[in-house]
This record gives sequence, C-alpha cells and structure tokens, in this order.
Amino acid sequence: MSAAEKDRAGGAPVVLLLSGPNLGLLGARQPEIYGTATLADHVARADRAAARSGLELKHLQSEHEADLVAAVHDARGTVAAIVVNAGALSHSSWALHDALAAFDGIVVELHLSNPDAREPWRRRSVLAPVADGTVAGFGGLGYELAVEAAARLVTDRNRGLPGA
Ligand code: CA2
Repeated sequence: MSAAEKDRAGGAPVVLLLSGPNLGLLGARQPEIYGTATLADHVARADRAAARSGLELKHLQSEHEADLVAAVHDARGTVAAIVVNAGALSHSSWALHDALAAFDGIVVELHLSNPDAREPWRRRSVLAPVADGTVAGFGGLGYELAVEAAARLVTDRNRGLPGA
C-alpha cells in the first residue's frame, strides 16, 4: 500500500526522522554549536509537531551510512515524508543521495546549525539536490519546522495541488 493509499485508508501518514552519526552526542558536547538539548529532546519535539499535524513519527538514529540507506529503501511506499539530519554524511554520502532520489515521498533536509556559516567543507550538502527543501540554523526549533513543512507538502501532494 502506498503512503497516499494508507492515508486514504484512514491511518495517519508516517514521517520518518533519520538521524546520522554523532547526533547521539547532542547535549553532552559542543553545546556552543548545537545547544544543550539531547537527541531524545529533539525527537520528542518532532513527535509533538507530527501529532499536531496529523502525522505519525518514526525515528532512526545510526552511526552507519548503510543503516540510513536501508531505512530509506524500506520507507518506499509506506512513508509519506522523510526528515533527515544526516550529520556529517550530509556533506559526503552519495549513497544516501541516491537512496533519497529513489524515494517517492517528500524529503526535508534538517540541520541544527547553519552549515553555510561554518567551515567551507560544510557548505556543500550532497543531499540538498534530492530534498524538497532544507531547514537549517534554527536549533531545536528546526525539528518542529521541518516536520511542519513535511506535513504541509504531504497534504498538498495528496490533494494534487500545483507545485506539490
Ligand atoms: O547542524 C547540524 O545539524 C549538523 O548536521 C550536525 C553535524 C555536522 O557534521 C553537520 O555539518 C551539521 C554533527 C552531528 C553532531 O555532532 C556532534 C559532535 C560532537 C558533539 C555533539 C554533536
């Protein structure tokens, strides 16, 4: 059953939040860059935003690129949107790029910090070309904004609105 069919059948559309390497360290190290909230705090915030938007949130964090790629494969046909903070893999993972390119739903790239204001190597995201859009630089608020943007795009796409 496709994500759109599941929606029509009455189940809440699913948004999959993917968290890449080192994001489990949030809150414990480098608070001047990433804040003091833990990944669990951010996931809880995303979960509340999803519930408000009528979505069901699922979350996976992994240190391993292959796990994230496999999760994107598994999401095909069952997940309406992916919100992805791939950590440093955002700047290097063509495997994740290709997996997301083959995903049939909405993709929102997410960063706590603003990579454009940091080291030059962080200024290129290899995921941005296959994302519908990017939320960056808003700290934990970004988790809400990214889920809300994904929900709006899912709704528009299911209604067949232009630009969706
Ligand atoms: O700003 C973001 O959300 C990033 O995706 C975070 C990544 C970084 O590589 C990206 O350029 C931007 C880093 C993930 C978290 O790494 C930590 C390392 C030490 C302590 C806490 C977090």
